[in-house]
Order: sequence, then structure tokens, then C-alpha cells
Amino acid sequence: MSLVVILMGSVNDWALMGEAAAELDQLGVSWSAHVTSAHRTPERTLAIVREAEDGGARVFVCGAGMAAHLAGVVAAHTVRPVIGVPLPGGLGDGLDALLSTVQMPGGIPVATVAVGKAGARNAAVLAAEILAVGDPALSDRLHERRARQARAVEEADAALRREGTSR
Ligand code: RP5
Repeated sequence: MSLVVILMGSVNDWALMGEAAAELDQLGVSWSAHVTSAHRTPERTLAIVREAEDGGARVFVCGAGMAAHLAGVVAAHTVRPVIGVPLPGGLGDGLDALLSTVQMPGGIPVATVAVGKAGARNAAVLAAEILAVGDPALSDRLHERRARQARAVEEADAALRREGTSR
């Protein structure tokens, strides 16, 4: 059983959506991933959503570029949280996918994150934060992740000073 199901519109999306999987691995959250397209394989997309729900999936993370309807279509078929990751490559290098993913009609939400790599990583962290509401151990791991992140910034600042690049 995977708590988080990562869906992407094309195998070409894995280069970025793999970042979400890596974050989930680091946080100890189970995931599975499928390539399925809102346009090229609409019926298969619905079947995957149904199967994932039956298998205990709690959160869907959907990445797509261009017309980027995957997250919206998945959200139309489930009341579990859907996080949409707009991917670059189309018009405005992802502006098309951003608008397509974020502009859902009232009543069918898609939690839309940033375009590309940062969005893929944030989708994973947001999925973990949703799951952590009922999982204190995961909540602790998220706090540790934040602390590590803060330490990395401080260490980068210290290194800059040591090199004399900054005063
Ligand atoms: C979208 O169209 C996919 O999510 C992908 O980002 C984009 C282009 O797909 P490919 O032509 O690279 O398969 O549906």
C-alpha cells in the first residue's frame, strides 16, 4: 500500500517528478508512481485513481506540462487531496501548465505548487504534512527536515564569510 500516489502525464516528466519521490523517501513516506495521461489515456487514469483509493492511497501528487489537465481530472474523481505540479516545457516555460493546474472551478480543488523542481519537492513535503496531521512520528521527521534546512543555510552563510566573499 502506498500512502502517496504520484501520477505524471508522460515518462518525460519523471526527471522532475522523481524529485517528489526522493523527498518522500527521505521522509519515510511510501509512494508509488504511474505514467498516465488525462488526454492520451483518460479511462486508464480513472482506473488508476480507483485502484489507488482501494489500495489505501491518501494523497495524489500529479505532475503535467502543457495543457496540464491531469491533476484536475484526478480531483474530479476523488475527494482525497490532490496536489498539482505544473511542469515546464510548454508556453512560457510552464506558465501554461501553471494556469491550467491552478485555475480549477469552485468545488474541485487542486493544491497547486510551483512550476518544476521546487514544485515537485514541495508537493512531496505538502503531502507529508497532510499525512503528518495523524502521524506524530512523521510530524517529528518534518520538524527535523526544517531544522536541517535551516542549518544548511547557516552553514552556507558561514562558508561565504570564511571565503571572504562577504563581510
Ligand atoms: C503533458 O504533455 C505531459 O505531462 C508532458 O509534460 C507534456 C508533453 O508530453 P510528451 O509529449 O513529452 O510525452 O501531457
